[in-house]
Amino acid sequence: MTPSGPAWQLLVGAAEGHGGRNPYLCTLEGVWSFQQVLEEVTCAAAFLLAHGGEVGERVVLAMGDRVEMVVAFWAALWAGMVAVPVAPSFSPRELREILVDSGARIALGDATSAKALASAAEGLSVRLFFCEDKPPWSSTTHTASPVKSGGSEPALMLYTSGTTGRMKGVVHSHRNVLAAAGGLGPQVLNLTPEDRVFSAARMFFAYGLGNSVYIPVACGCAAVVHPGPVLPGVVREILERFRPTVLFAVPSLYRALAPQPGVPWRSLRCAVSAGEKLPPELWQLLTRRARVPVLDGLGMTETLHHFTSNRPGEVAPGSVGRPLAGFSLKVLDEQGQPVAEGQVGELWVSGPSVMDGYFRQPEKTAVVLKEGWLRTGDLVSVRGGFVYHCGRRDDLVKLSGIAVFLSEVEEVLKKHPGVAEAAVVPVERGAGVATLKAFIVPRPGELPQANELFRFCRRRLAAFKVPREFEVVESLPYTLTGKLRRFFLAAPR
Ligand code: 3SK
Repeated sequence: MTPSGPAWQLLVGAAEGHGGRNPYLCTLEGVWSFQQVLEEVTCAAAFLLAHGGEVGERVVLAMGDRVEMVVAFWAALWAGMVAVPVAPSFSPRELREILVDSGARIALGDATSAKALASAAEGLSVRLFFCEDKPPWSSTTHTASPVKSGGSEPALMLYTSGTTGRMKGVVHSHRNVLAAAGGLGPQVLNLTPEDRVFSAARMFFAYGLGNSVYIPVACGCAAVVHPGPVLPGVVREILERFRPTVLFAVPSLYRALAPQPGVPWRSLRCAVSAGEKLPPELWQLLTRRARVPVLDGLGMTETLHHFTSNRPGEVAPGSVGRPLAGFSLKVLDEQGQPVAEGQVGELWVSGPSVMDGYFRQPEKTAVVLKEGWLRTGDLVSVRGGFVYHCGRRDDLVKLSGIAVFLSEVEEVLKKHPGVAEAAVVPVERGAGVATLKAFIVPRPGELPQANELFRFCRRRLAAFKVPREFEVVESLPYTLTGKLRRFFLAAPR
């Protein structure tokens, strides 16, 4: 049965169910129990309402992963408002776009976002509050009663620019938060109050928000909360110090961490990967090094959290696993017909945490949401019930009439010992003939030459897939959640 009601009931349940004593948030400064967080949430909600916050209105949360971010998220829901978590490192232009589009009249920031937020809000009627040494609600002495919801009201809006351009606000209801809270955490990871999770993916990203904020509440387990960018060295320190049992990260972090000697993996019982393709070689290396199940899965901002995953003891390497309970999948060809088992087609998903739509963009919503089915833009094949991700629809190009996945060519280039990162785009080279061009970020101290890279690819790929041009660059354009923005490279330069 689909859960309904307000999402804040999860927090009330955790505070009651664990006698208020169980740890929820573990930080370098100390531990917060569910009960302590709940008490803080009632004050923070009173603060929002006292400063003009209204039911249904958006409140922008531009903070790093810190206790105040978690409190502000729940406080928005408690007050019947819509939480809009955004990256604290967004530029003034990006923040302004979000402030204007969301129509938020209140935004909360921290030291990281303070300058950009102030400049973004110039001339707009947005009240800004900052969490510095103390949160802005620290002197609020009264508390707010929670605003009731049947479940269908919006709880959360996350901005995605995807890999292709302008930002869209993805709206999720209270019911969606409840459904996502009942997904990966309890169904796949069997999280219990004995667990302590750490998410390298940050809270402004749908993946990180679930991992660190509402899934721990639904499962009664603790989450390690650490602000700032999570580089491999920081993850090592957190593993050493907090001894988490489950680690959530994206493949690029695992790629940097897995080859390192002496990583303190021993407290883990699971490592979860999502956000990008986890190549089978990396899965193997990580499994060998960490000696725990490495679980790849698929989610997107539009589904709030995972809708497929591998499970401990049931992993098909190279796949993103099987659908979670309540989700149905269909794989369609270009004519909208189901493809045969093992054939590649576009993935459509329906299920309990699929978004309500893009905020105030009915046309864009109609393109991807049809009769309860979400068009994911992912190309997959399904074999024996396991889903294999083959790339994004916009990764697939036709060269001399033959379909080529750009990500396949990039994976080959990344195996070259001199290559740290690679991106491949099609380029027109006269008479409408398209060939591939590769952008390469070399490993420190390396400078791989074009003829060597060409030969390396030629030994591993059919001739028509081999890039004809190579350009060495310092860095590649990624979204803040680690997805490659090829269209930036494909644009005329
Ligand atoms: O965007 C993603 O890749 C993702 C993966 C897992 C869970 C949630 C999200 C948004």
